[in-house]
Amino acid sequence: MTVEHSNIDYSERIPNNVGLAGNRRLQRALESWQPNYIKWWQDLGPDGSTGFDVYLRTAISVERDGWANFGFVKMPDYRWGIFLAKPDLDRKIAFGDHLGEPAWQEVPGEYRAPLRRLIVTQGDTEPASVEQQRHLGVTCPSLYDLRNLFQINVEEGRHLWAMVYLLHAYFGRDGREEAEMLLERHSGDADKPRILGAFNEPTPDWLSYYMFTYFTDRDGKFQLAALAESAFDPLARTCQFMLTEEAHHMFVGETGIMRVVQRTCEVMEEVRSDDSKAVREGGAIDLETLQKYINLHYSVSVDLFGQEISSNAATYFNSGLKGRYLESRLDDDHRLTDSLWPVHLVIDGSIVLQDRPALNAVNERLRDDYIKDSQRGVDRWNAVLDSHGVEFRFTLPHRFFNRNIGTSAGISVTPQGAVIPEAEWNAKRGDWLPTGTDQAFIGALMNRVTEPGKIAAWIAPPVRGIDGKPWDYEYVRFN
Ligand code: BYC
Repeated sequence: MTVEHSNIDYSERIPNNVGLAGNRRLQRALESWQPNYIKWWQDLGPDGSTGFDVYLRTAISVERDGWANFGFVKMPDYRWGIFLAKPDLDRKIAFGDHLGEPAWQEVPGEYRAPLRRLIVTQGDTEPASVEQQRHLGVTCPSLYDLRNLFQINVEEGRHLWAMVYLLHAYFGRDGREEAEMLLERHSGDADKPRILGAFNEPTPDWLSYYMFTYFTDRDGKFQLAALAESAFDPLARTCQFMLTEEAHHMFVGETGIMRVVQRTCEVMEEVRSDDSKAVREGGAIDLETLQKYINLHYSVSVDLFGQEISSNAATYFNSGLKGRYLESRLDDDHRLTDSLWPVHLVIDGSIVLQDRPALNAVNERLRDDYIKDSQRGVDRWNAVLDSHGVEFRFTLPHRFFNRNIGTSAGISVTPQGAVIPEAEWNAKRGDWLPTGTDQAFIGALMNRVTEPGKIAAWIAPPVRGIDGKPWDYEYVRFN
């Protein structure tokens, strides 16, 4: 298949910059998937939002300024399509056994199954997140937030399109079957759940949503960056463009939490107390509860990097399917022949840091990059506390706290990193993770605010609005 690059053609039923009109078979296959997608969006996309006019951005090209197009759109009419970053015709494979060979434009037969699996796992998360967030519109704290939710939802929908395109274009009949399955598994479904743990957890309220977009979308950033290094060029180019969208999702999370912290500090000043009960009575979310939500969402997201020592990851790396974060900027042999990487492990009930072959530790290395990156937002939230003279500081829990995947799965580790007896951990669980009471408290704060210029009492307004508009602009019109 030849892949051309041009600006996005919106006169087509499926907007694209991959020359779809020149490949009738593929075009027909995708056009027959499209109604199923729309049906899925109507059934499991944002609840009751069909008639709303939403101020959304739509990509008009994959250039840096390609995002400049904002306008009111009814979401089911959003022009979901297929956009790949510009090809680099001389691109060479940057790591693994095929280092230095030309990047692949087709899937090598021997790597078909693992590559398909990676694409399916990535694709599965996208509709999952839309499903997880589908009821949030009903309790939005402001029109600005509602618009951001919908923007993220349509972009996750487009990310699904991106993976479905790859499956249809390069994997024949099994690709088409996998594309169908992406609409058949559902988040939290007892019989057909989504593939990865975090994508079956509920996102019942806006605090969870900001935490999800900060911590779980950040897994997306690192996984997409690793896949953007892939020797399979169409996957690499798709992920490069997806990464530009991912940045906005993490921005929504980071600034969302920052605004919650800001409001909490204001209420602490109003009620002249830092006592949790007084803060809650003042209508804000107390810092201890925020820390519990950080603990939960961080630990669930840290699980998404897989096993610390992973032969799957080593195979993906050797084969050139999935690289490391910013692979080409790393200063080593890009084959990891003899190199070591320090890995946290649980051995005989104790946490140790041991050098292991770097090849088997590729998942853990990506997790290390993620942890470093996650800390940055925490520092910014702490700066808000500092600016209000509040002594409390948010922290990321230990990487082994509350884990279900990897060497510490089933081991009772405190947020500070001490291994303790299970009974003690269970007794303290409510100090570290949201309790039913905490969740009910947060749930009770969630009341819908949709008047321009108004905002829920538990969160501060944003510093600025979207696309140069004021924050109190009417970003969603209900008609
Ligand atoms: N839950 O050797 P391991 C995003 C399984 S987020 C359940 O470590 P591997 C987004 C694993 O599948 C980015 N199962 O495996 C964010 C394996 O199963 P098998 C999503 C898990 O393959 C917000 C076994 O345990 N993209 O885009 O190296 C909103 C052994 O593990 C989990 C990707 O993940 C888990 N958490 O690592 C919207 C990229 N972890 O072989 C979107 C594609 C591991 O025993 N995926 N397992 O049956 C991958 O690269 C890899 O599949 C993983 C797992 C890194 C996830």
